[in-house]
Amino acid sequence: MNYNQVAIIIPTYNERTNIVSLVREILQVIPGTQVVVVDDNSPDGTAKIISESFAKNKSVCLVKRTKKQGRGAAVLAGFHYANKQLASKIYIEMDADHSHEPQLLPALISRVNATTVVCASRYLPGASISNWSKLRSIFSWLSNSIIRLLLHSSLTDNTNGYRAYPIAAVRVLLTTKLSTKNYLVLAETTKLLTKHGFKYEEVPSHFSNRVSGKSNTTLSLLLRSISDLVKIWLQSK
Ligand SMILES: Nc1nc2c(ncn2[C@@H]2O[C@H](COP(=O)(O)OP(=O)(O)OP(=O)(O)O)[C@@H](O)[C@H]2O)c(=O)[nH]1
Ligand SMILES: [Mg+2]
Repeated sequence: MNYNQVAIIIPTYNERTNIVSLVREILQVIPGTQVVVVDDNSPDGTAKIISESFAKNKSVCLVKRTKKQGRGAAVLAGFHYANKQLASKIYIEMDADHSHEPQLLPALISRVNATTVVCASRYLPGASISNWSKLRSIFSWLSNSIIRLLLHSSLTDNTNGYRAYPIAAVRVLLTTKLSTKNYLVLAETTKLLTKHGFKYEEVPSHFSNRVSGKSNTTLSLLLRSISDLVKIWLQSK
């Protein structure tokens, strides 16, 4: 498979200790792909280390934004860049902290087609999660159950930001004003793209908790997720 038309979008905020090794792994697993790192002016110098480490590598692009504006908004900025500057045909979003295994990329890419979005699931048979606290597992189970119930989602995993989209789906996302910017954006885009006739497929994945760097999930973000959920639910009625 030729990976030239695949763009891997990685949102980063303070991922200096993770991003370089992750990008190298990705380029080994799917050589020829374009990696787009979208950094929100991380105080730890993530952008600088990317520029220095991949200065001569045309497969790695950096989108710099001025301030922290949420993971979902950063991914959209990466989609916009890859669409405009790289004319990519398949768009993948994944985290920078080594929670999403690059080894799954070929499987995600081979399953995407013009009308299908492919999601890595942590809850299908064959999937696994390592090193999560009990509290984290309960919270994830609870958020997934509420999203399935309120938004009638049929996905086993609604909160994992490791997904592959065909260009037609990205065009819909780039021409729609979304009302959420953080974690719930995944639920909002699923609802939107399903309404536009796209199908969702899931593949089992292995997810490991971050070993390095600091989590971006704060209590205020979690509380905002509740109001985001209500917003999406009201929109869908
Ligand atoms: N550009 C950008 N990236 C973000 C922002 N918030 C989170 N991210 C990135 O989004 C991805 C997911 O964030 P994490 O901090 O790992 O969130 P999490 O997986 O819920 O929490 P962990 O337990 O720390 O793994 C990582 O690559 C972050 O660097 C943001 O506001 N802007
Ligand atoms: Mg993480």
